[in-house]
Amino acid sequence: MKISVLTLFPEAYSALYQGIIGKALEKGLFSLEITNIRDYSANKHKKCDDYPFGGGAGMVMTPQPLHDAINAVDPEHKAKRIYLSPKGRRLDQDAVRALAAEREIVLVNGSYEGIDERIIELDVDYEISIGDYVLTSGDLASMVIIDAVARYIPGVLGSEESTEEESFSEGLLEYPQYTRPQSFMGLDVPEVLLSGNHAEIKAWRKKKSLEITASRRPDLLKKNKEEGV
Ligand code: 4GN
Repeated sequence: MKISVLTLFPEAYSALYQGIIGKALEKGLFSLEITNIRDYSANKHKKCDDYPFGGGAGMVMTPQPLHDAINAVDPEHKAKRIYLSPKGRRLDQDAVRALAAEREIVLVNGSYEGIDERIIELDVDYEISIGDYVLTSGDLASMVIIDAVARYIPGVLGSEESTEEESFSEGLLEYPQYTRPQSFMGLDVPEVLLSGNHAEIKAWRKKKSLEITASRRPDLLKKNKEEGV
């Protein structure tokens, strides 16, 4: 899979060259191409923003650098082109899984008050939001998507099951985990986990998942029922 990012802040993506995602990039399990939108500005000062027509606070990203950058990285429109915005469709694990099945995605990042609407009309396939809050640019949202999508690429996680055996994959929140020591600050690991009885352990984990989901995210239980999971 290839992920292309268009941004005014290419240095921000250095965060991805660490840890599990950094290792996956080193191994060539997927490719990440970061493009500075400013490099495509035809303006002699490399300007990428201007005042909004109709007035109002802040600046808007001009269409020319964005249009040229998007069509330079994806000239034949083979990629799914996504604009990160609070107006977008909310990201969830199903949406992450669908994105991970794409051969190529282009993440378009706005800053300031937004981008010229004509870019969304002309050059973007759809808008995604990572949640109901506003950020200063789309870049952190893009990094969230890259991280979440990369977990589905074979070889990125230690074992093949890890992607599917966690929170949300069964539509439930995850059961609690414990490691050594068996007793810590007076708190003991639940006895059943030491029993070696795999059927009992499985049943206990399922019960814990259901309990925590019912108490924190009852909406997920309802969704499960509707989808017959
Ligand atoms: C995406 C982008 C929040 C999200 C963003 C989100 C930059 N904020 N919830 N900020 O996924 C104006 C210019 C807002 C682009 C956009």
